Amino acid sequence: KTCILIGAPVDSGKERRGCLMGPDAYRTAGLAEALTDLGHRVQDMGNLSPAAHTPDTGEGTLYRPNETIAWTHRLIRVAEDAMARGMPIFLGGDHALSLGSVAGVANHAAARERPQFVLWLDAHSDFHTPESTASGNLHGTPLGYVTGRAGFGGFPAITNPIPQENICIIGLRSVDAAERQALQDTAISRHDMREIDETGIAKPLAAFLDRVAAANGLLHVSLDVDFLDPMIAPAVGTTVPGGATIREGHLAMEMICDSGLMSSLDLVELNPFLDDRGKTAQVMVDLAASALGRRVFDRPT
Ligand code: DIR
Ligand code: MN
Ligand code: MN
Ligand code: MN
Repeated sequence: KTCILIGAPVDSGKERRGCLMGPDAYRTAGLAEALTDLGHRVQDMGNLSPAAHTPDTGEGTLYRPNETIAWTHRLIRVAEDAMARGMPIFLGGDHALSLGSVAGVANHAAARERPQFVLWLDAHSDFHTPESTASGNLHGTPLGYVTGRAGFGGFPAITNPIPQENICIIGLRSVDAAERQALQDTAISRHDMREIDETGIAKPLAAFLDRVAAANGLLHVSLDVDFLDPMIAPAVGTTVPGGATIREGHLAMEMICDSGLMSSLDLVELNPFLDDRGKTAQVMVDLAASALGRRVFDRPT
């Protein structure tokens, strides 16, 4: 595969600063080398900046909306272009980057007449709109945006909304009341940590991957650091105890790799300022390597 590394140092999606250092932490942890060792071609586009925009004033209920809108414009274009050339890997940056990455890959899929699917690995459902968010932090809104929910005035119009039934969220353990209410009436498949505890992660993931394959779909994977347990992945501003283990993370990535379906990937919410000797950056790089072919032994077929 041709892996296109896209540094997206988005730091406007929430108040706690530091995600802008994420792309360079992934580079320092050896992402390009790991992918090259697995036989992939790697192109690093360096770090992007947002489109030109009016500086945010600090007024209003949303945190830095103009900057996030400007990032969304830029990332939609870059995602569309990169999809035509290979597999984009978006190096965040906070989860607000996925407003652009997912909207962009969806445009590409629509142009190719392929259905776009999204796997959201996150403690949170990120299904807010700018009207429902209690925190004002737009990193809590990407799934609301890409599914075409109302309330995103000022943002680029969504031309190819992701159908709800094409979305699967795994890892949930922090869902705000307004999100729970809104999710209730959707066809989004959602799997909380209790379900992972009871059935294992393989069951719901395999069912989703089967649906993607049956539809000949393209699969975008959005991996939020807080999907993982804070013991193994402390470098994130919104830690929630009781997350996925190292093995659950790798099993998910290995299954994604075996499926051959992944066409784009976000690595988001890493805040290197909060890390412990780079260990979270390293875990994220190792998980990306598993998603792209690293394994101990081949499985018997
Ligand atoms: C919370 C946190 N639901 C919010 N969201 C996060 O601000 O809307 N998403 N951290 O990953
Ligand atoms: Mn998130
Ligand atoms: Mn999260
Ligand atoms: Mn949230």
